[in-house]
Amino acid sequence: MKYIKQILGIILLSIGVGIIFSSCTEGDSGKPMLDTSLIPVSGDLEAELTAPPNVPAPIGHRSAKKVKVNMVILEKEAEMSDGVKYVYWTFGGSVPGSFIRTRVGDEVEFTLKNHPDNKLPHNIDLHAVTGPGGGATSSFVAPGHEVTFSFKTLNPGLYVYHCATAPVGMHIANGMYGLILVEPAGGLPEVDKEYYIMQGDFYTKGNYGEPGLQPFDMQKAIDEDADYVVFNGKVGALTGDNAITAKVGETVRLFVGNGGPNLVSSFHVIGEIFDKVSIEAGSMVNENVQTTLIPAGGAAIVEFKVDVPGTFIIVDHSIFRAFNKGALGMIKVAGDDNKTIYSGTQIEGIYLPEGGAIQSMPGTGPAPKAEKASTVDRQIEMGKQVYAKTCLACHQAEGQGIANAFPPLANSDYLNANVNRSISIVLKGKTGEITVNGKKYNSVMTAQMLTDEEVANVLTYIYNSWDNNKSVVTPAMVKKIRN
Ligand code: HEC
Ligand SMILES: [Cu+2]
Repeated sequence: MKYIKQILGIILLSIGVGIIFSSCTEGDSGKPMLDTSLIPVSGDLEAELTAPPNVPAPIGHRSAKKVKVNMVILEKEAEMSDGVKYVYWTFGGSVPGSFIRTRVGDEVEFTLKNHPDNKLPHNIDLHAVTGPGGGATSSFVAPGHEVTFSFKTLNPGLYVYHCATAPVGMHIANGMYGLILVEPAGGLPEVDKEYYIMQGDFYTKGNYGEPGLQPFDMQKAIDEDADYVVFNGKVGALTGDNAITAKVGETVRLFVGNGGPNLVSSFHVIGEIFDKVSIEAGSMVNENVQTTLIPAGGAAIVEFKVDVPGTFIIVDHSIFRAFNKGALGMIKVAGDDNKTIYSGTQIEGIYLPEGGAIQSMPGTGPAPKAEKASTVDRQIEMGKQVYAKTCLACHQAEGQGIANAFPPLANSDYLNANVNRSISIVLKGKTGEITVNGKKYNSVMTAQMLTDEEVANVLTYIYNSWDNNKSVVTPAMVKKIRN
């Protein structure tokens, strides 16, 4: 009986404690939430501002301070893609704009300067601001002027900021957005690498890849018919030498925003699983996520540990945007293999952004019946069939290719310059930058699983079509290069 009373007491006690804790609102990680407007500030700090993909140093354990942000708006011409120029409107000279890092309770004194060479007035709406227009009503500023306003960061999270000057859509479409991070007291948990990535959609008079200075296209913007969907303001901002990096075993945190103006992002890293995602960059954390949705004007914080070396492709998994509109980035991970986690290449091939794995074209295994063509005409006939089922999907029916993605085989100076090189490309695949008819391509062609006869025939067909130089490729030539 005595024991029963004791047990009953403990049960009642724990129910009581439960009621006390659940009666005050719970914040991040179950800690009771304070009235953050009461957090005192002590001292001043000039905010470190960074251009993507970099972020300022973590706040660590510093107390709340008066944080001065000095941001200059610059309207400037820059490259959207190879040979394609665009006049961007920027916060701090980059798209997305400078990353701002604060902690909860900071008093941010924001000075917005509109450079005298600019043509238009601008302002800023920060989603981290509690107040009318998120600051927009207090920050309207003409070229050659500056304006200062202050706000207290009440809610931890990762927030989008953007210009809100009419026509708002146009200011955003021209690159006027960025991220401001409000860390909780004590800072976010430590990680090894942090990066800043922001998606945006762009609307140009010319279609994707059309060279020259491209003006903004209002009608396409209204129709949400984007020509470019990119990370960090341009095609290739995060690929090749611009890729972000990590080492095997490191933890990576991505601050990912979506400036829009129109499209939501299905953010995904090929070959990685997000260990943690702060959904919509709020306090709810999801685990083991493959793809996270980031609304226009929203953000997410994504964390993962990199376990194996290689190139991991960052995409908007609305996948035509990745391979045809530019929404593609890379994380290059250096270090030793871990064969248990990933066996690596068990067959010879090329790592291909499309799908992120070794691929061979389906249905193109060695032909069971090996008819040998006896004449060049027969070779061309048979080669045409190989072309239709193997190469056409990328290089197109008339060998014309697709601008910025697949080089032409029609009247190709690259093809005609070197027959053995063409054989090698078909047998072994090709990656790295090449120039075909004056245009640069930097993509990946997979190794094709074809017999010597098929390679000979398809290349003979190509060389004898579309104004090429009529070379004839024999199976013996192919065999020599295969070995
Ligand atoms: C999955 C898409 C794809 C398929 C299928 C494909 N290619 Fe390619 N091909 C490419 C890409 C991409 C490049 C450029 C590679 C680079 O940037 O380094 C290329 C380059 C080439 C080149 C050299 C550049 C030029 O234009 O002359 C030749 C030749 C070529 N491919 C022939 C073929 C043949 C023949 C086939 C079919 C047997 C084929 N390709 C199938 C994507 C493909
Ligand atoms: Cu603006």
